[in-house]
Amino acid sequence: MSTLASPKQDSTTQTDFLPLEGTDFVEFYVGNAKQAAHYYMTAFGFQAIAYAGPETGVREKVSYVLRQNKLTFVLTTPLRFENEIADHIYKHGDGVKFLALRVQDASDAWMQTTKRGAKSFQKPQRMTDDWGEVVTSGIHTYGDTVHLFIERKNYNGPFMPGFRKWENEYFKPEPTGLLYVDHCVGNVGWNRMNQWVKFYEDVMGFKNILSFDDKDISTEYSALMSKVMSSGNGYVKFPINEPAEGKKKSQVEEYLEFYNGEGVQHVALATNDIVHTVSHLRSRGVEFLRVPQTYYDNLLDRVGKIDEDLEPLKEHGILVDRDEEGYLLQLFSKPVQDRPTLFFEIIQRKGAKSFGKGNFKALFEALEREQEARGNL
Ligand code: TYF
Ligand code: FE
Repeated sequence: MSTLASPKQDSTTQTDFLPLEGTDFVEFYVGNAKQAAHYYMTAFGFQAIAYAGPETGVREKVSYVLRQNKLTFVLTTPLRFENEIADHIYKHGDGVKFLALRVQDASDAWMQTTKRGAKSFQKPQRMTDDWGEVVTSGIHTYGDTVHLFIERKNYNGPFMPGFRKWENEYFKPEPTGLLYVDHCVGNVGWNRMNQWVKFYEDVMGFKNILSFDDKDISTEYSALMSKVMSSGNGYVKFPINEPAEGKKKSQVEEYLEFYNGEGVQHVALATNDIVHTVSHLRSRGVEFLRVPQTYYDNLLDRVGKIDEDLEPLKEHGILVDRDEEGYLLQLFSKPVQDRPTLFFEIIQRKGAKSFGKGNFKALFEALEREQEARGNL
């Protein structure tokens, strides 16, 4: 059963010890950042923003910063062999290394979380250049994934000290309407979900706002469990999945095997017009999962009246679900690298605050067809 946690009424107003203003950026460690940057620009409609590498005094790595509305992606690749980034890619393939969170005070964020048991990744570090000052700090989370805290003191440079402006006047792909990070999902190992739920509660002051057990999420074959963690103000949401016992290998197990450990499974990107966004992405080569056409036979009976025409939703395989507060439209990409690890979700919320539970069965069956084609079911 899925349960919507009832907000605990506290007589005293509890102040949030880790006020987060949202996702500052997502940084990927990849084997070839130059080509990955081109993919996110061409296929997803990001713009070139900033660059760091040997030309800017960085010896060991190259990073490209891309932006679309409030979404910032950083693609980083190592330049040499004996290098922590190279080790990360050797172990995991391409994937998310940093989920960077915007704060007012990165020193305090580090203090508050490390004193509650977080393992430090980086002590608060102040960086300045002609454009101002940025303070960063970081803590470890599941697997080799890291949360950075980013404090921007009226910084008005392209990205951060150490980066220079980067653009190509001949190459400015049209945006696709992607707006911001809606949520980021982590896959963790067998029976590790509650440990990470406790980490987000105790160390980061998050609340468990939704839970799905294996009965919600089991298809004929495989199963998983999931709990959604939310920051106090709801700006940052991290669902955590763990595999559950099923007839065949869970999609989470397939991930854990190919990522060689715990890590980010999907990043959900918000749009205000999912049909527009998805048709752009599709025509630029992004591949999406498809549910059977029968999904649409009784869709409107299930979700009630919606603003969108049914035909374009059907054409693109866009999924719809309703909760007490409204509805949402969502669609899931295939993995964006050869390993069946990271993928993206495109989501348009029309009041709904949930995650599409009504779609889980159809979605997971579509996922399992892909898993089976890979010989991993
Ligand atoms: O973020 C969520 O919870 C939804 C549902 O492998 C979901 O997007 C959960 C697990 C999964 C794919 C989607
Ligand atoms: Fe999601």
